Amino acid sequence: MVHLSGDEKAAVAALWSKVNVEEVGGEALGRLLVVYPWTQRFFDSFGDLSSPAAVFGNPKVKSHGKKVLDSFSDGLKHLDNLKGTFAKLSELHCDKLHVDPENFRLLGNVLVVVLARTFGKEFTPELQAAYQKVVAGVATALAHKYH
Ligand code: HNI
Repeated sequence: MVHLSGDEKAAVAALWSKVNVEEVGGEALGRLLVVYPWTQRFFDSFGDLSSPAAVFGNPKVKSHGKKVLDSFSDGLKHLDNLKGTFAKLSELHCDKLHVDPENFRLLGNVLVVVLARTFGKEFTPELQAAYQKVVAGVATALAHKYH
């Protein structure tokens, strides 16, 4: 559950409608892998991640980034029920993928950085504040089924 005002919800949705999920998703996952290199251990089936150029040129990073961002988009449509929306994915990341939930917070913050770079001045402090709440809510929801 994320508490956003009506204005914040509208601003978040308006910016999101301009997001190219493939580009921003690939950039966000790519930056996660470069900035926090230990996250690479979850993706050993992805092939070459040995340098920033390799990461950003890797088609599996792009396609997985899009997949993650499509799922994030789905969350944006259900801000009042993030835990329910991400329950199955939380189980998957815990039981099958063994992803430490701290990584959800890292990815959320990297996504905010990428939005700031992509939208420049349009990404105002107020809009960032709203997005920080959203990424924190998604990370909490994804961690909810961990045991
Ligand atoms: Ni994540 C698979 C969504 C963060 C590691 N992840 C998925 C899938 C979705 C998804 C959707 C595909 C599931 C399926 O095939 O049924 N992941 C999300 C979302 C976030 C997130 C919405 C955060 C916003 N995942 C992360 C993070 C890591 C991560 C931070 C690791 C650092 N995810 C994985 C791995 C897979 C995965 C690993 C399986 C990849 C594969 O296909 O081999």
